[in-house]
Amino acid sequence: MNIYRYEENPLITPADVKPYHEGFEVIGAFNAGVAEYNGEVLLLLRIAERPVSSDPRIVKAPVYNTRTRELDILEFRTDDERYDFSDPRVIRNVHQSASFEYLTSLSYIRLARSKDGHRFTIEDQPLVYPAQCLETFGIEDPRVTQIEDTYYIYFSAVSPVGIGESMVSTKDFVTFTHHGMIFGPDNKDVLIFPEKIGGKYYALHRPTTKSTGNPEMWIAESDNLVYWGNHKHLAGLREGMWDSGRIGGGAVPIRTEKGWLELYHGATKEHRYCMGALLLDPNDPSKVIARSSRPIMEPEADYEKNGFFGDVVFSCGALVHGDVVKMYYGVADTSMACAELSLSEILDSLAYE
Ligand code: MAN
Repeated sequence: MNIYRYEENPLITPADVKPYHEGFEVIGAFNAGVAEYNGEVLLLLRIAERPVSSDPRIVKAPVYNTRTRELDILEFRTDDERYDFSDPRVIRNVHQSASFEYLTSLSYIRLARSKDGHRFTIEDQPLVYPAQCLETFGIEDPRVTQIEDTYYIYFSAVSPVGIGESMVSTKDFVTFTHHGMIFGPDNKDVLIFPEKIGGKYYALHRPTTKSTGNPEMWIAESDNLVYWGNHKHLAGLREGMWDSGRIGGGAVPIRTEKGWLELYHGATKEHRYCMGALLLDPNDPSKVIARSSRPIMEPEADYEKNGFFGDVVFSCGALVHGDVVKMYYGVADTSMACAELSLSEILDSLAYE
């Protein structure tokens, strides 16, 4: 696969972003949703901020307080045996089965704009910020789908009661309508197709099941973009391969002559995140026609291998111009990068099922 990584990569790093909260530092500007609006490329950045800690024995957890509308900061001592701090992203209670009790940073969405898709200007204020009890640990990993003149933005809403997928919509990136949580916990990686297929809207989603099953990709349909049904399991993990640990939708599906091309992320059980592709039936996207046996992109550049959480390439959106796929992607849970790939080359690389 020929991959052209932009020379300016990483395009946006935490150092380019001024913290919104006093006494905080920006540790991530990554996993951005992508849109084109008014002749500009918009990146809806996931900004992760954490309270500065001068004492290495103290780990802090920021939590949005719906009453005061400010952040509470909880403190944990690293020698407290009730907690496990080995994953820098989370604070885990060793006596509970949940994968975490608190997050070490709080994420929200901030806008960056660009005329050329390479050099971005980052706005000072959040674009979408936690506002309700289902978002007290933050909002993450937005995906933007444009349908006619409306942009639908999905994001993970994280709180002590679970992680679900909520939606806001806008026509101008100034005024937003909050539609609430659309896919209940635990669910992530929701993105909706950019047009109706056979009279229905379609969405990809990724439930994390606790009884049986794995973090895998599902597809659902809707008449109105709010109520979803006819859920079907779309694609599963593949033992021994690059997507053996977890998978989830990435960019908004691209309509091609051969079918719907979905760029998705797959991770191993050791959390190495790569990007691959699925080709879905043009008239029934619940049918997988072909899939990448090898990743179309894997963490290779230094900025992809090293960072807050290394060995991660994670795309939430791509722009397609002719045969060129401009894939914007988060690197190492830290920064944003972009790479160009050939659409026909991706299609030719897939293994037919
Ligand atoms: C995982 C990672 C983190 C994220 C949490 C909650 O641990 O994806 O980046 O904050 O889940 O969604």
